[in-house]
Amino acid sequence: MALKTRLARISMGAALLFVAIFGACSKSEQPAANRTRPQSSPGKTPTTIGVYRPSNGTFYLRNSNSLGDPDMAVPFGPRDGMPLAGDWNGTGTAKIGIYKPDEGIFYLRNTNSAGDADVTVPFGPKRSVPIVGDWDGNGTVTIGAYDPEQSVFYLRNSNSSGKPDLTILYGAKGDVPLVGDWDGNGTVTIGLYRPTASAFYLRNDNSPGSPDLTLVYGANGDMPLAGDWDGDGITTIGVYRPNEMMFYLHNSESSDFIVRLGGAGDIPIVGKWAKN
Ligand SMILES: [Ca+2]
Ligand SMILES: [Ca+2]
Ligand SMILES: [Ca+2]
Repeated sequence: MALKTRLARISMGAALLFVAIFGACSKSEQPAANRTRPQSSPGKTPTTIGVYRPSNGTFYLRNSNSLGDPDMAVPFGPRDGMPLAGDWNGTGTAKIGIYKPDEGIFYLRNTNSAGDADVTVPFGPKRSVPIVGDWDGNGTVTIGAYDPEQSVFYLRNSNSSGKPDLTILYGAKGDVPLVGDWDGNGTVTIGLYRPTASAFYLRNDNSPGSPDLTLVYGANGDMPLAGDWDGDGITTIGVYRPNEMMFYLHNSESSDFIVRLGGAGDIPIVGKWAKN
């Protein structure tokens, strides 16, 4: 009898899990539906999903925040690196890159195609967390590094070796850096994700100070993301949940995109891969 009850409980648990997954999948079709409506601002390119697979050194990129196969599969860069995405050469779309923490070197590619790095540049302390953004608002995305030991951001306005243009003390031990144009003014600024609190602390200036925005989103084990998911010109937050291979992209309380992409061990990488 006890066994029967237990089986019933298990099957009910499975049913609930199915409902939850189905709910998430049907919600993932939302972005496709949204794109047919004039919800995205004209001319603005949304940030869309992708993953990097360390086991084969390949980027799998999707041109919309909807369920489906990747639009591009691009092998690139040295192994044991961290994936990057940015508009390194100012063409209006994001390209891939790799940061090697043990070398402190950025490998950037100017097209999303297989081949050697177009730019190889050392920057920041070794074993930094790489961050990239348009710090000066001139249309090109450039390198940066966050030293998690010292809680310091180092930002540079060109993809060349040299000293940082900006050095900013922000955050606490254990924080994960992320950057975005949180206020939509054209310049990308710093932010942090604190895993212990599932909290995002975002700043509208590349300077030390209190966060301008504090948000709690996601769950334990999530990886933080930032992007303009709806193409309105404002960067918002999101998370990737590795055990579900699911992106949770937050626009507002009522319009999040939930999309599945990737496989076990993949690292999320988001970018404006395609022009609107
Ligand atoms: Ca720039
Ligand atoms: Ca801004
Ligand atoms: Ca947005």
